[in-house]
Amino acid sequence: MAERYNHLTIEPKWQKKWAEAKLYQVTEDEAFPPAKRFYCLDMFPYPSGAGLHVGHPEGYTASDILCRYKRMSGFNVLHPMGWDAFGLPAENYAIKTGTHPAVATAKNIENFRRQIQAFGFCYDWSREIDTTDPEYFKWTQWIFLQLYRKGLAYEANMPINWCENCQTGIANEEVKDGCCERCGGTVTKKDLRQWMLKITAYAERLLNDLALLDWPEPIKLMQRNWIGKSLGAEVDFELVAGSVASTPLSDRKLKLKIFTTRPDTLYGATFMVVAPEHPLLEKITSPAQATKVREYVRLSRLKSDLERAHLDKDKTGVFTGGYAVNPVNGAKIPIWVADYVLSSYGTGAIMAVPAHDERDLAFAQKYNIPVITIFGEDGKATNSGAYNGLTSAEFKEKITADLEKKGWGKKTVNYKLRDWVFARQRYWGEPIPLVHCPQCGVVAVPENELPLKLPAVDRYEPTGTGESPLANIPDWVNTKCPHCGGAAKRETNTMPQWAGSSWYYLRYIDPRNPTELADKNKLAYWLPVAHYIGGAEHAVLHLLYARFWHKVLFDLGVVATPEPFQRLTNQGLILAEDGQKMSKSKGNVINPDEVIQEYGADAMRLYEMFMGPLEMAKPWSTKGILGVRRFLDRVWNIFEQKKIGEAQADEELLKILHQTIKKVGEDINNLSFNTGLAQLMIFINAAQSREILAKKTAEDFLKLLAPYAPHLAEELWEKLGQQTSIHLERWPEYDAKYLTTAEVEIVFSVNGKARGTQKAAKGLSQTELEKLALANPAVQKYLAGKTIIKKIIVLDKIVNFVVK
Ligand code: ANZ
Ligand code: ZN
Repeated sequence: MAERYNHLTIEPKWQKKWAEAKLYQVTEDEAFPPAKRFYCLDMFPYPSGAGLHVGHPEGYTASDILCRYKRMSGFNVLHPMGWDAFGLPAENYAIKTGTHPAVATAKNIENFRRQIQAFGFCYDWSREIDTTDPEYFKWTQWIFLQLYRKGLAYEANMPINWCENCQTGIANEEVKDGCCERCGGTVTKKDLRQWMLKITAYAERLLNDLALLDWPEPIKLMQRNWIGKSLGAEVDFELVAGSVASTPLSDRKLKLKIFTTRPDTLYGATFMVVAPEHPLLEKITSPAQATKVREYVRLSRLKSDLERAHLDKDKTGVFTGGYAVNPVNGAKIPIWVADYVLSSYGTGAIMAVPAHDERDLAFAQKYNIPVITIFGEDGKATNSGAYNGLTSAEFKEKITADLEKKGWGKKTVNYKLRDWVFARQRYWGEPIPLVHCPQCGVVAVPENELPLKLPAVDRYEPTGTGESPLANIPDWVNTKCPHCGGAAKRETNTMPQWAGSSWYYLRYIDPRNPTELADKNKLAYWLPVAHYIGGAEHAVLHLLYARFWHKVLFDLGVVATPEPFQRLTNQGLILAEDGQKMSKSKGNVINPDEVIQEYGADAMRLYEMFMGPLEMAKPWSTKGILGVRRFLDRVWNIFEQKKIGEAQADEELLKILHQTIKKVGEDINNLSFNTGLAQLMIFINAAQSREILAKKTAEDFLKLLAPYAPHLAEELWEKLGQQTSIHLERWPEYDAKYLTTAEVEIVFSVNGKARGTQKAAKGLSQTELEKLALANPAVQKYLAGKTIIKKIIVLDKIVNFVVK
């Protein structure tokens, strides 16, 4: 009896051989024309202490199969892996245990590398990168300095999102439902000195260039909404004399500027609202209302933007005692302060039109404010003076032009996108390479002094005052000004984890370059990334930040493509057997190490592809993995037990083989890995009934199996007497002559009498045959006015209708 496929010895054996032979190392070989270069990128993992999740190898297996297939199809393939290793967990662990974050990180990386390598993925490990390696973050710091020089990094004192739990400021993109995206902690506002990146300067390009990308529509939509472009108008409302508290209006004509997307509803404005942070609020507020307004402002400072803006939330507000004049009709309108108006959007003030805005209506109803309707059911304006009868679009255009003519307002574009809060008050991140000099102000650390490394410290606790732990290390903080040589202090904020991941795909291209981020020719050779595979959770974080940095580098002439990632695929979540999300606390986490130990890496790879379409969420099933393992055993046994040699031409099997060549290749190209695998199973079922397999047929099948199950295919390939790796082979070509399906003649009859015939492909289903019959004119003639009471269908032969 032949031995079983012993994954415990065979898989490590080949992994070692492939590594020794440097099988997957790649160079910029000019023999491959641009169309035959394929840069396939996986979202690199954060090497957490918990180890690899079964969700990681889902995307990695998909990209691995694709890369192997592409290589066999004559492409030069770049497929790298690395570590996104800065971040809070290692730092929190350091706080608890006193272990340096670098030590814990190195240990976690080692474990992740071991786990990933156990899958036999075809990564070029010579290109491995680690964002915490000073030789890597030297270039992260270098990019920051370029942003700084271009005026795209600026210092600002501003209220930012502060996570109480992480004790650090975070970006807007990291606030999810009012909580910290990372830890779920409460997010409040805190005034802090910040480093900001001017991503808003790229809003229009980030929006427009989405059209260039082959990305899932939902991700594009999320980015579009996040950038949030609104066309509208700014309109100035004069404040009413006497209602302004401290300034006699005759001295200064104060105006309240609002932003609206509906200038066509100007006649319907029955109140105005300013945000609690609005700079004119104090001036607008009357003495009688001052106490109430002040208390309201204090309370709203405690809420997050999301709480404030949420549609379903009860709208609150306070009348300021002030009034403004509607420029179009002179109406005197009360001004309220309410926190559903955000200070950070538009002008921080609105005209409220309860008839046409839901939030304004809720507010008006609560506080008994009148409602004036502008558009009724016919869609034509009323109550709007000379504009009556216009449609909304006509009205908008006309009134905007009129406002501009009179100097009362102007056409405006607004974006929801805010600048990127780039500073973190934590230790384990890239130091921001700037120095504060009392004489010269902010001075960049000279590029030849990069990397600016992190100092050794004893304690990693955040200070909680909004300063990073680095502020407590005088040796590091106190430095000389690079400009005047005088005493100066280093910037103590560090960069967010998103920094290192915003450009890592560039470093893979030239990972050990000591003098440049990457060689220009190499960048030109590989960019853009042809296919990026990873989770969907980064839609507006990493994927937006990376596009922004890439565009800055494009403007600097570092990269030659406007976009980094041409095609994007999001893998679906792998759920636990019970359909829930896997989590430690629920005790339903599957450990990839154990699966590989028990069933083998090839079985695990196959299983994750067989679970269902790549992009769908799907539950784990132990039964399912047993099924694919049995398939691998069947393949093994066929090769062990059958005679493989010079067989007589087996036309039927050849036909299935060539169909398999075509289908598996096409399915891999379309990322339809589950259906490709199903086709391999069809072939094996057919092969099992044969005594003898032709050697060529057996070899071709192994080549088709190789991307999916690289270890087993390589082992069987060797057993067939081959000297070189199957992974260097070419994808077999299918012969079209085996793909044509045979034709048969179908007889159509009515009440047992033949009424017509037709040629059709062999193997059509009952429904297909019935359709053919019903479409036949001769049959139709005999069916006219009758009712079909019975159908008798013999596959490949007869369709008979019994009619009355
Ligand atoms: C009058 C109006 C009438 C409005 C109407 C809407 C409908 P988007 O599309 O999101 O840009 N708005 C302006 N600034 C605001 C702020 N800082 N906080 C909260 N709301 C603000 O929305 C623009 C609309 O949101 C603006 O147009 C304004 O209300 C409100 F039938 O003006 B509108
Ligand atoms: Zn100086």
